[in-house]
Amino acid sequence: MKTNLLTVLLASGTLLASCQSNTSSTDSERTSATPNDSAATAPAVADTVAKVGNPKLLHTLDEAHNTPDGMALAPNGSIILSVPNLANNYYPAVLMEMTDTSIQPYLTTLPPEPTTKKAAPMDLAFGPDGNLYYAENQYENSKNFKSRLMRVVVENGKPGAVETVVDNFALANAVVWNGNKIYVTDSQWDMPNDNKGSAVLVFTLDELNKGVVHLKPKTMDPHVLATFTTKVNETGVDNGADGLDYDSRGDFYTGSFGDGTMYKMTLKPDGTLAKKEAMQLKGEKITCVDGLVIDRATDKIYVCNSRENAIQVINLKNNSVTTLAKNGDTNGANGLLDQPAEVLLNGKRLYVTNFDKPEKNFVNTKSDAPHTMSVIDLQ
Ligand SMILES: [Ca+2]
Ligand SMILES: [Ca+2]
Ligand SMILES: [Ca+2]
Repeated sequence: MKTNLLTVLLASGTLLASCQSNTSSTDSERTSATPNDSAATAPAVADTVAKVGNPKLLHTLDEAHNTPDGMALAPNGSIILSVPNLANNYYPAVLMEMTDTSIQPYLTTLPPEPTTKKAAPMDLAFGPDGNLYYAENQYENSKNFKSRLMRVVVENGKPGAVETVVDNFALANAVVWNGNKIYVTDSQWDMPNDNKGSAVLVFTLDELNKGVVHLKPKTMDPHVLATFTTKVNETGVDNGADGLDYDSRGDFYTGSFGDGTMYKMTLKPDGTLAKKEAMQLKGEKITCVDGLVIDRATDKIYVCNSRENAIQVINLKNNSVTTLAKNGDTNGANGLLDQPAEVLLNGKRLYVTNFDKPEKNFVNTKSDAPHTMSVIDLQ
C-alpha cells in the first residue's frame, strides 16, 4: 500500500510540483535576510536520474558556502576547499578543511582586494615551502586586472598570514606546482589585438620570495608561458585556459572553458615553451573545460565539463575521450552532478566540487540549494 502511494505521488507531476513549491517557500523564509539568495530565487529542481556513472554525495554546504570551487590535498591528508561564493557573494569567500566525514572552516579571514573589497579564491595548491597558494577570480567584480595569486603562510600545520605574491591577473584560475615552479592559468589574459585571450603563466618560488610580482596586463609579460584564443560559441563565454596539470612526462595540459579545446604544452629543458598544440581527440566531444586533474600513474586526464554537467576522461595513451559521469539539470541532491568545477584525485577516489553557477546554454540552469560536494570511486 505504501509503495503504491509513493508510486502515485512520484508519478504525479501536480503533486510533485506542489512539494517543490513548499520546499521553495521554506527556503525563502529561512534566507530572506540574504540578498540575491540563490535558494530563494530558484525553485527546487526535481533530480534527474544519473545518466552515466555513480557520483555520490560527500558533503552538503549551507547558503553561506554556496559556490565550492578549488581543492588541494594537505600534508596531513585532509583537503582544503576554496569557497568563493560567486553565486551569492553576500557571504564572504572562505577556505574550508574537509575529510570524508567532516568539513569545517580553515581560514575565514581572506584579505579582500582593495578596490573590489572581495576575496575570490579559486584553485589552490601547497608549495614546496609548505605554504598554501591560491588563485583569485576578481573578474566578476572588475574586468580591470584585479586578480591575484595569494600565499597563506602555514606554520605547524595552521594557516597564518595571507599575502599577495603576484598581482594584475585578469582571472587567475587554476594553479599547479611542479618542483619549485608554480603554473597559473589566466582565463581572461586579453591582449591589445585579442579580446578573447587567455594564458598560462609561470613563476619560480625564489622570485615569489623576493617581493610582489606585478604583471603587465595586455602584454606578453615575461611570465607568460603560452597564450590561447577562445572561439566563442552559443554560450557566449570567452573565458579560455582553465584547468591545468602535467602528465608523467612533464608535459602540461590546459583546456578552454569557452570552447572546450584541450591544449598540450611541451617544455624545453630550460622550462621555456617548445610546442603548444590543440589536441586532436577522438570519441566523445568535450565542449567545455573547467577544472582537471591528471592521474600520472595512468596518464588519464579527468575533466570537468561544466557545460554538459559531466566528468570526462582523456586517455593520453590514445587521446580517446569517455564520459565517467553525467547528470541532467539537477540541484545536486544526493550527490548528482550540479555543474562540476574542479576534481581532485586521492588514491582511487575522485572528489568533485559542484560550482552550480550556470552560463547560457548550460545543462545546469539554476544556482540552487543544496550546495554540494560529490565523490566518484574509480575502479
Ligand atoms: Ca576576454
Ligand atoms: Ca545546487
Ligand atoms: Ca543546479
